[in-house]
Amino acid sequence: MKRFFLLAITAVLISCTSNAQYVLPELNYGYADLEPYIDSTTMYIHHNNHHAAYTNNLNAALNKYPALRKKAIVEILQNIDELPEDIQTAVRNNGGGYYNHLLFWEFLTPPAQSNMTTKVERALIQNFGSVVKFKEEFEKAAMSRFGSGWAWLIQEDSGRLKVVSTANQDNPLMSYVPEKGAILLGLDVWEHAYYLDYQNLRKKHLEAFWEVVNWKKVESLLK
Ligand code: MN3
Repeated sequence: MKRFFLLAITAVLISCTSNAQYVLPELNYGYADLEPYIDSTTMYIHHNNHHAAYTNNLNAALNKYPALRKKAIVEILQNIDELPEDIQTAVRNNGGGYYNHLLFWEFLTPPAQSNMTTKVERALIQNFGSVVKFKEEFEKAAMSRFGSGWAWLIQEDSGRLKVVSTANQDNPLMSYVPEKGAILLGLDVWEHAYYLDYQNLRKKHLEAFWEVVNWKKVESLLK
């Protein structure tokens, strides 16, 4: 009987550790700290429910293939078409969801700390003509994304900055996405990101976003 318990406990411990490759990240601020631009209930549900579901579903898909659990998420996303066919869609949706939100939380900061840095400002002027023009282009990408998806500021290998948009939980790292580059900034335009605050008014979500962008994070990603 004792031995059975020991075996059972060991089995549970092994299954727990092997299931726990990706974990829901902690936020660097409180759920209410982005108010009045993004309310605490939206942040709580978005992080604790939506992001947690992507994380759990990603782990569940990868658990079928233990060798994949040793790979970094970026490498997995860059090579989704090489994954076993039965988990490609699950990893595209949930691996994308896991990683996009991991970045998204870092792209946000309480409004008092959302000051654009000189380095980012210079890069935006150099690539888009002005900060206003960059924001217009970013908003156009976000507004014209039909249904759910993301707007991104990326840096191509040439160093050039570009605004792109992807559907669902795709991102500019994925082989499916034609316009690739390193991600500098991203905005979630799924309705779950803004419905409680702004209902169907995506434009208001965009206006709010500019008040809570973590430009220091953007600067840290600039090459
Ligand atoms: Mn989301």
